[in-house]
Amino acid sequence: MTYKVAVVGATGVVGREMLNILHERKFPVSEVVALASRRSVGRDVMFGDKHIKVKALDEYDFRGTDIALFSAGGATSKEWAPRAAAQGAIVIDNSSFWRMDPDVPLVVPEVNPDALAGYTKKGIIANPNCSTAQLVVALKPLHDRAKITRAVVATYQSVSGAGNEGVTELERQTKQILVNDPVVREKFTKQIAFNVIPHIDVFMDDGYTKEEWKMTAETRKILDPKIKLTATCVRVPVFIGHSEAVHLEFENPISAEEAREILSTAPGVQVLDRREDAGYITPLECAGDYNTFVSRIREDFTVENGLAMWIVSDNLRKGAALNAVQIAEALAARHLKKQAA
Ligand code: A2P
Ligand code: 11C
Repeated sequence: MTYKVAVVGATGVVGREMLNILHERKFPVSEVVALASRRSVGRDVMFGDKHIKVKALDEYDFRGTDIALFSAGGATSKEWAPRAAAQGAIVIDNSSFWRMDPDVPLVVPEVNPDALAGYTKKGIIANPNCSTAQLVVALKPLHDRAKITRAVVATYQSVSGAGNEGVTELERQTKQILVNDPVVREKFTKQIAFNVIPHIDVFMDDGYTKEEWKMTAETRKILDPKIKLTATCVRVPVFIGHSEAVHLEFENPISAEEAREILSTAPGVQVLDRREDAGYITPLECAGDYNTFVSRIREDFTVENGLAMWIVSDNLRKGAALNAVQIAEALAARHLKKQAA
């Protein structure tokens, strides 16, 4: 069986990766449609070695489209995901808009594949935030073994998490500084080149940012509502790859050695953990990879059953486009075939 797939936000950093990954993983497409705003109509995007002309989302009729992958921001998903679903497409949405809706499953296929079945309620499946996706992939097998009670996370998030404009801003400011031109700031709240910014998404009443709140709420929805999680989310001048320093407390004892063994066979995880220069991952090395890498696994001696580790993944891939395509693959394997039968 083959599927007609639309990518909404096809000119964006995630949309382009969605097209790349659909092609790389040979998702069985009958047709691929690239959609974006009217500004992009007529532009080309690549699907493998084919050029596809971008069409306007607001002129597109989703009837006959089987799967729509959305990554065009929350406002676009709010308005268009229900319309696409009403016209018969199953929506896999990368924005934050639908994630906490009780009638929308929030899915990471390695972690909670069974939740996928809930898609029939609204016809929408949500993809988590990039920093949550890589976190839960690594936490799930450890939680199954020793039950995580509390997590403390500090993130180091790349500028591509903020889309095309984030990437352009780091490039532009870096050049401006190197040639002594005035630094122009448009996208981020402070200069990002040669700096770090502890502020992603808006501030909330309790002093956390929405990015930090999302990590707590999404981890609970995907993995376990009982986990207590506190995060500090920080933007760093890296183009691709989100990194996380993670401290975990468990109900039951678990050693660093056990954690290393468990993670080394966990789906979607690659352990790189030797005490030498080449023995740990950095974001530069994970860009373009599917895996979530775990390094620096060690016991946290400040609590009874504690572990510390360093988790890095390509935010555009596992954090967004890859997870969305994996959801499409799971849908095709488990649900759509059955409907067709
Ligand atoms: P466009 O390039 O036409 O503005 P990024 O996350 O890299 O910033 O990309 C955002 C993506 O979402 C782009 O493909 C962008 O298209 C698309 N987009 C933004 N607003 C809309 C809209 N109102 N309708 C359709 N696509 C949109
Ligand atoms: C960032 N994680 O790095 C954000 C991008 O909720 O989908 C994705 C925001 C979201 O800026």
